[in-house]
Amino acid sequence: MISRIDLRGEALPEGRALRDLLPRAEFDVEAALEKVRPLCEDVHHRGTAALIESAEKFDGVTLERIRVPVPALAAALDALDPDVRAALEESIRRARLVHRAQRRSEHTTRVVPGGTVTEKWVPVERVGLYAPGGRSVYPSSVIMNVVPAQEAGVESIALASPAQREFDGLPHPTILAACALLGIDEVYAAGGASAVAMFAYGTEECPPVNMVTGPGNIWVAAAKRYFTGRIGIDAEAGPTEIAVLADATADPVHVAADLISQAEHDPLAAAVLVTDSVELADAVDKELEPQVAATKHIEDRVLPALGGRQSAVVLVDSVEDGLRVVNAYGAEHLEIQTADAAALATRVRNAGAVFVGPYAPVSLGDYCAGSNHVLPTGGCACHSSGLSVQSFLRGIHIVDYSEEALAEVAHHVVTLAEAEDLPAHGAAIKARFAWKVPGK
Ligand code: HSO
Ligand code: ZN
Repeated sequence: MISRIDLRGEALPEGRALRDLLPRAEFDVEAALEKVRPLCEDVHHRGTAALIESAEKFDGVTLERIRVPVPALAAALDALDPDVRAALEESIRRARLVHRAQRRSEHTTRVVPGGTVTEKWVPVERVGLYAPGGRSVYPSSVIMNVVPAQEAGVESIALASPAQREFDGLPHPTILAACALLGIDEVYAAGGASAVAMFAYGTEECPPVNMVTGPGNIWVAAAKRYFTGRIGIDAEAGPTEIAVLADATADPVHVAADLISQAEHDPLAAAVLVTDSVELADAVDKELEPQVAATKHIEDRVLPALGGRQSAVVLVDSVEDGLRVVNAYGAEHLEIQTADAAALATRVRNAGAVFVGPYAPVSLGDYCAGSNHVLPTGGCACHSSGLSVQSFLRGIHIVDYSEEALAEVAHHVVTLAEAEDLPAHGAAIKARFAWKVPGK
């Protein structure tokens, strides 16, 4: 069901070449960009009218306005299944614990007597969070976006999610209920690239935001790329990925279940098992059959995901080599199911999140570990982190030097300015000392 890549018997290639041995799904954001440009510009010029037209075209609903009436949020929470409510509340509680600990405090460095640099952390003023509709209605993603923004101290938080035909043109009720639980009351029934454009440009109903975060399909990713620079974004989310680094001690039942768990998101989802044990690889293959047969989203997602070129069982000579492979790959989610999982986890350099041992499956992290599930995909884990409080903060340096402290370093500044052929930079220093810059 999953193809094999056999890297045994030879020295592993280095760096990029190793990474290229593990193919990834095609996700051509650049091509999508051409299609989203007119949609975004339409929202720019016609505001709400363009969003209403998009909802009609893409979601099959006729809306009078985009903003969700506030009472609809409380009503959705009232109607929510009590078990789902309890689970969401526990997910929020745990996420708050972890994200609260990420808050940053101001720090002042006394560089010289009379010269200080203070780093102040200031939350982004207004953010727009996107929660997908359609195939991926995830109230858990509302939590994973809202909690870090709130813990960072963002004052103005708006959320957009596509209008749903079966719910009178409102976003999905569990999305609305999650907003109500989190205290978010500014919600818009808008989807895809148009929703991102609404946030970026602002409309009659929605003031513009400084930053957009949240998962989404390729159109949302393309719109984020379109607006990069104008507003901040978290990342262009691609299809989800799970890599499992396992040895002969791993339980094939767990490994198979975990691979399927992420494959059920998307036909382009990647499930990669890296192991030094052919016995384990065979056992996982065998185990996948009954588990896949018993799962729900078999034809449309799980089978194409597991059978796709982006998924593979990778055979290596040793767990050490396996570690090199997963570090080169930089998975969104990396599970380590080996005898020495905790020790190995400390040596992972590239992964969105690492799940250690047999009782920390990715599904736990998706909902209730306390960790964030908005994570870098497509190898971006090599340079980026998942969503966190830090994503919503800006560090501002406050530079405060006395006359004496500036005088002491003035000649260095003037020298560097001259070396860069920027004499006006030096003049700005000299002007303060009436030509008394020592040595200049
Ligand atoms: N695994 C997904 C997030 C998610 N899972 C939402 C379930 N609901 C990407 O990290
Ligand atoms: Zn998931």
